[in-house]
Amino acid sequence: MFTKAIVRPPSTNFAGGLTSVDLGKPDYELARAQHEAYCRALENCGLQLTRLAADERYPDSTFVEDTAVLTERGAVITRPGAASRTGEIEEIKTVLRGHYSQIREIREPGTLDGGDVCEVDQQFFIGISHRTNEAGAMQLAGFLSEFGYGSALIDIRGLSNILHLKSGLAHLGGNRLLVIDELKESQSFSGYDLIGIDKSEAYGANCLLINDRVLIASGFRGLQRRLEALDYETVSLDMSEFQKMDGGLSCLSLRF
Ligand code: CIR
Repeated sequence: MFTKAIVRPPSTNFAGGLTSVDLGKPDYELARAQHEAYCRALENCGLQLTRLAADERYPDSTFVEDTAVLTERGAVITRPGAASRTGEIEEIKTVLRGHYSQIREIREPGTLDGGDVCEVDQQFFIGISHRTNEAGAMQLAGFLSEFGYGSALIDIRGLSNILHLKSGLAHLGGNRLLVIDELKESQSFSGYDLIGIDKSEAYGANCLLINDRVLIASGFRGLQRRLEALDYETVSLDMSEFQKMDGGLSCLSLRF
């Protein structure tokens, strides 16, 4: 059960952030409006938000998820894998000190983006990606083990269509995982109830279970119908401007 979240709106130079997709330049005003709708949706799910000020120094800083891994027993400050993003952790660290007594930090040579970490009850899947290296993943696994959690590493470096593990994987509660085709065969997921997603809707895989609702990106009707058939209450949000910058629903908040 989440009660809080940290968010940060996009900065005016948001379009200058990193992206690997060719979907055009995001519109700043529209991104702000979409971010505000996202914040309202989190509040409607019962979360109390800490809203940080936009930070022009870091065009990708609206994607706060990448700066920390939050658990019920402690927090881990990451060391983001993109050089332009490493400074984003400083303010997050200060904010988290107000909420956590147990805080660990990923250190050099480790790199880790929070988008590569997916919690499934007391177990964490950690993606090794072009942002999260093995050293970072191993450091995180060690900290999680100190907190009493298990973890499994999943190498996604061969998958060109996802930036982070959670770009293609979401936990939908209980034993259920939503996964893109390319991750379905992973040994790590045997024993889970896997919900597949049509290739044409793969971006929709980055959805977010918040308490009893699932936030999904709008425009993915097949996925929405599928989730509703499984009795989930869905809230659909327009994510077009964030998708242009490789971001999804989970990236825009740190939930705890
Ligand atoms: C980046 O490339 O770092 C940002 N433009 C997008 C980060 C998305 N974050 C996430 O999936 N957790």
